[in-house]
Amino acid sequence: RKPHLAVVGATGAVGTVLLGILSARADIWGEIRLIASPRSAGRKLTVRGEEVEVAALSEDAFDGIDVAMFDVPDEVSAQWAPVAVSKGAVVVDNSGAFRMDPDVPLVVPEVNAHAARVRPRGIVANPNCTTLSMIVALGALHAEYGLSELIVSSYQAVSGAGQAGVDTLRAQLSAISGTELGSAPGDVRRAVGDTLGPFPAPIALNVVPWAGSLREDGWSSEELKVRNESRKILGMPDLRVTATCVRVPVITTHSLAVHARFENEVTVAGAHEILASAPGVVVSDDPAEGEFPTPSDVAGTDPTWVGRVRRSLDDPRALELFVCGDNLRKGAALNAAQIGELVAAELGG
Ligand code: 2RA
Repeated sequence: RKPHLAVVGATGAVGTVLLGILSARADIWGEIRLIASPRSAGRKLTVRGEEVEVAALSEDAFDGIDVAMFDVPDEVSAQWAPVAVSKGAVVVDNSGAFRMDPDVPLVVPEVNAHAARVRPRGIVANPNCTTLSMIVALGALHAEYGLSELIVSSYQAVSGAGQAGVDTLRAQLSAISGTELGSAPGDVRRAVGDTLGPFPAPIALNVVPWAGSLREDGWSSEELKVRNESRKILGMPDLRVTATCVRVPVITTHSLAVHARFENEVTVAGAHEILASAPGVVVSDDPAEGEFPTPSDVAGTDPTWVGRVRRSLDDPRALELFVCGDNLRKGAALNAAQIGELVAAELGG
């Protein structure tokens, strides 16, 4: 029989995108059961063209489920993923609760699909959207050239901070639209007042060098995730990685400016060839024609887009790249769906 799937957090921002993706991809699933907090239970959502009523999260909700995809806050996953496993499901978890657990593989199918087969806790973790938005391209270059260092600056969309992030940007944009604000100190801040939402500074007409929560020595949690997750996915625990994570007034699609250093000398033509033939990567790199990836073109698409490929002027072993990925699709829901498909194939689905 076809394996049965549960989507936990079906009504959230990523859950909604996931239902669209499950409806568009090859239909490998038997039942698709939708699960959410008791507050959202009873709502009807459409998946595969059919209305499905959302069930409340409970132990019984996992009866008969083979694979459960979780898109819920860390503490909800921490509590409920093991419950789903105890009921016989393999969990694909998109929270931060298990990503760095040595007994939980952190999987990007184009890079380390093999890792999904070894899951001592019955859980496979989905990386954070910032790592996911670049790692498919970097994995392909690493396979050829051997990565030795990454220096990354992110330009992160507000939807990474959830619906509250999107609502905040939209509210601030309407508060300032039609004004001439933006060139006097503090004028945008005064106009948006106390509607900062999840951000520590105005996000409209601004860039904010902060994402996540404060960790030791001034690093943000988001910056440490880029480092730790890249190391784990690539199987390189000592890889040198530095990130500066920045929020920008974009609704969907994270962008990253990447300085990648390799063991071997690189060429732009070689990098183009590797990237163009890598599954899940699209090269858009003709600056003379104004061709490079931008979030407004990339949003809603599946691949990782790469442009502005240059060899570093002072280092023949290093490349500079500009990478864009839809943070809700490959950055979250699509990668989870792909992991689910790997597990389903293994289960005989
Ligand atoms: C963000 N990476 O963009 C986070 C969401 N998981 O804020």
